[in-house]
Amino acid sequence: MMKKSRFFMITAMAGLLFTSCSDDDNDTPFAPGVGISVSGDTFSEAEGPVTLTFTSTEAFGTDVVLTYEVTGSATSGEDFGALPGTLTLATGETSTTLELTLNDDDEVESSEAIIITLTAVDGGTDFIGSANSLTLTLTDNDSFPFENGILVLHEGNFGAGNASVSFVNDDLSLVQNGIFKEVNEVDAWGDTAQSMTFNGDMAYIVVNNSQKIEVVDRYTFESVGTIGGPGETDFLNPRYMAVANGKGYVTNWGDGSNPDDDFVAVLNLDNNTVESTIAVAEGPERILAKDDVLYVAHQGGFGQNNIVSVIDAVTNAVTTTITVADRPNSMQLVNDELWVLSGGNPAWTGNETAGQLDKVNTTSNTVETTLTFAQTEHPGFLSQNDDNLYYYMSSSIFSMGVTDTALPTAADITDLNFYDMSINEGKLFGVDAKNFLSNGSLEVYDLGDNSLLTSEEVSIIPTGVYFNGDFDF
Ligand SMILES: [Ca+2]
Ligand SMILES: [Ca+2]
Ligand SMILES: [Ca+2]
Ligand SMILES: [Ca+2]
Repeated sequence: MMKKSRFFMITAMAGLLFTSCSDDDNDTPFAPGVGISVSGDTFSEAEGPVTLTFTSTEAFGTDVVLTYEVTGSATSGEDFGALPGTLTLATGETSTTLELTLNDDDEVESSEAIIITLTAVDGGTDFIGSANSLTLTLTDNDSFPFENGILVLHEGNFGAGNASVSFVNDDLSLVQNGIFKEVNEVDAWGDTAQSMTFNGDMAYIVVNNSQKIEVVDRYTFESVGTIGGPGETDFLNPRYMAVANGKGYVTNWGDGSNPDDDFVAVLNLDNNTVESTIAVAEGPERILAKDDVLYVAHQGGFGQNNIVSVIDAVTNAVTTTITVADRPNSMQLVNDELWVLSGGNPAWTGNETAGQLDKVNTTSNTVETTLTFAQTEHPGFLSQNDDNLYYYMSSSIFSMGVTDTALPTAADITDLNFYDMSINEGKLFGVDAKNFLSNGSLEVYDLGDNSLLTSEEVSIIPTGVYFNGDFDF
């Protein structure tokens, strides 16, 4: 009985004849409300169609046109199928639905919103209910081709121009070799790649014997530019790069047989040019930034050296040098302290000296503790996993806590043939250059139990492992 009386009343309202009403129950004018609802509020772009439901608290006595507007950051016709802007609630019905199709495109996007707002019922606003607007969040399911995985840099053979980069996906199941070459459709793009440094979305590949840096988008590997190269004098035997105070700093040996021409090139990263150079002692190799301070380990180029230079990245001046042991080859910052691993002079120099691990206070830039290896021990590849340091020596991996007061005596992993290594998320990634003529491999170990997880064939002379993006293995 009540329902019927309302039904007739709403018919009058829909005809805009309504003035007042004597209802069965009370004297309050009856006001039906139309709202919008959807099941869930976040949808992958691969989902859909999504059903939006327009519901009225009461049925109308005639067809009623519902008008809505579509706003939000998602683009109509691109991210989702264009919507007509109106639909009809039929006579006697209390709901109608609208299908929203989503476009599963190939674009890498951030999440976007679609906001549907009911703006009119039968041309007016009288019957718009309180739940008159809803926001859907569209999430992306695309990624850049080389995002979320591992980049393996290869020297290639000296003089052969076959430097290369491989991509290994995050579950280590897929290896794609030669990505620079493939993306940029170039053949011999570099001779003897030495290192790669990330800054924002860019990767800087230092190509030693090509005397250049290739700048690429780190996620697509599309070339952005080249610094130096044939006919240019920007670099001479460039080795490693770090970024501090918004600039790039690239170590250069100069002429390997001249101990007095070594330098650090300062890169303007806005226009990819060398804007100045800083003269340093012989053999600058690895370089590491801590805030606006750079630490340069002088392994010694073709000769030997035993210092770390400290460069102020605001003044671009060498502020001090720290004496460590012969041939400092790797560094790590742990809890604001700088650990410097020196290999010592190898036997072939005729002046064999012991390896050494020094801890440097980065406030005073002085050595705080020193641990000395045996004269015939020549460690390298200092790496960090939480508060543990790892290094490679005698074809084995050793580890120690940063508070340990003695070097470890037993190896964690043995019988290796690493040319470089890195640690990420409790896993150790070592590259094996094999015989330097055939393809090398990437070996992945779980540092929880020191087990080999996988060995993947890569390309000629893999020389470094870099982690690209956020991912779990
Ligand atoms: Ca979009
Ligand atoms: Ca997609
Ligand atoms: Ca997309
Ligand atoms: Ca030199």
